[in-house]
Amino acid sequence: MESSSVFANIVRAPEDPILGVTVAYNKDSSPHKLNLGVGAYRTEEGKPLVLNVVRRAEQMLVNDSSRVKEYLPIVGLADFNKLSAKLIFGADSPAIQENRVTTVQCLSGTGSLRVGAEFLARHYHQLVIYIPNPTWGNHTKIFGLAGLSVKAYRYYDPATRGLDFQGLLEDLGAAPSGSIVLLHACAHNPTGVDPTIEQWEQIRQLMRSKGLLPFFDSAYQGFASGSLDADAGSVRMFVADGGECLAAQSYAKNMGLYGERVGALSMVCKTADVASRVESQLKLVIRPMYSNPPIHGASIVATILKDRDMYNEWTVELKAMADRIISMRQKLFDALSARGTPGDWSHIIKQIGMFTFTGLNTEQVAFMTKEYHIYMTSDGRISMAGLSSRTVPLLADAIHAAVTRVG
Ligand code: KET
Repeated sequence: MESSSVFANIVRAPEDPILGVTVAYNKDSSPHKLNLGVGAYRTEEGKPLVLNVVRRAEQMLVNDSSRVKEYLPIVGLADFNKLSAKLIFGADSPAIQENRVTTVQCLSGTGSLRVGAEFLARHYHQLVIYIPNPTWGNHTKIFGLAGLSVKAYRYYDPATRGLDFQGLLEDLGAAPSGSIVLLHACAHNPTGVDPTIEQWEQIRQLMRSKGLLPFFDSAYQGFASGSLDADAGSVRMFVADGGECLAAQSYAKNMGLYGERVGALSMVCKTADVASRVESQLKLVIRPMYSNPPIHGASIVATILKDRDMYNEWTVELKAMADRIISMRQKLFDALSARGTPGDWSHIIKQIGMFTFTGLNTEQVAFMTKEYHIYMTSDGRISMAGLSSRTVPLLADAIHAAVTRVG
């Protein structure tokens, strides 16, 4: 009898707004179904992609019989951490040379954000974090559950489908001094709208003048422009001024290691001594949470980053993914133009990264899912990485019908 269960009062929780889209997609038996929900790269054939260079690295790891499965240290694989810091801050970063950076391997981007958040909640004097409106849905939960008070700053202007730069400056300008500010390093999710270099510089000046603490979420390095260095420009600008910041890195998208859960949290500090004390406390956050991170994915990343040829091969494969996404933007834009779909769709080609924030409303999204078996998040975000030349016309038909038939 159900009532005899000690859990009988458990209320069913809703599915996750992003990962729940895949759950619904998997239940759909239509042969035409298309999943543009989760940000996961697909090939022109609509298949998940394991990079060649990743396969190569895995083969090398498997063939190396000296490799063992011992626990990693609490902070993870040392090589991986060093190379990850170099990747985001730049090989010639003075902060790295001065040992002012501590990097710990975490469970992909999400785990890195969470460890950083738990550290801040325990040790930082200002427990308020400002996140952009809108932002990746999990941010609110990650920072809230860690015990930080989550506030929003204006970011996106639906009227222009661009950055609300004035609103952003006003809100950060009004934030209590010392507040933490979550910044998307590049390819803002879900909007695809990034500040220009000049705007970043203004944001930096404002934040430094008010002592606001930057926490970068870097989940798409290399995916925005195809260049790893260009996409780290915002982060490097903040590190170059000698100030402090946090950065959460994910290798889910840019190395296609989604399910391997590989990421890193770096904290750039004023001195080497502070950095080493910070690291000692990060270990106290991690040890009771998951003890130490998994070895396989980090070994793949370290193998690739440490070898010049493999690194180069990776950048070529990464650029190919970024280019395919960009070409899908053009194809979708052209397809809507050809159909004479009402409205201005130029934001599809202007936006950056994995997603287009279409401007379609919840009812239009529901209509497209019901009538066309196209799955996307209810905020109208579509993963461009899930599109192919074959599926662009289907999506364009669906958008056209949604816009002309659903208000
Ligand atoms: N930050 C951002 C901005 C982000 O979009 C994601 C993932 C992550 C962090 C975390 O990724 P991880 O796999 O923990 O390294 N976003 C996609 C997947 C998801 O929601 O989990 C998405 O938005 O579809």
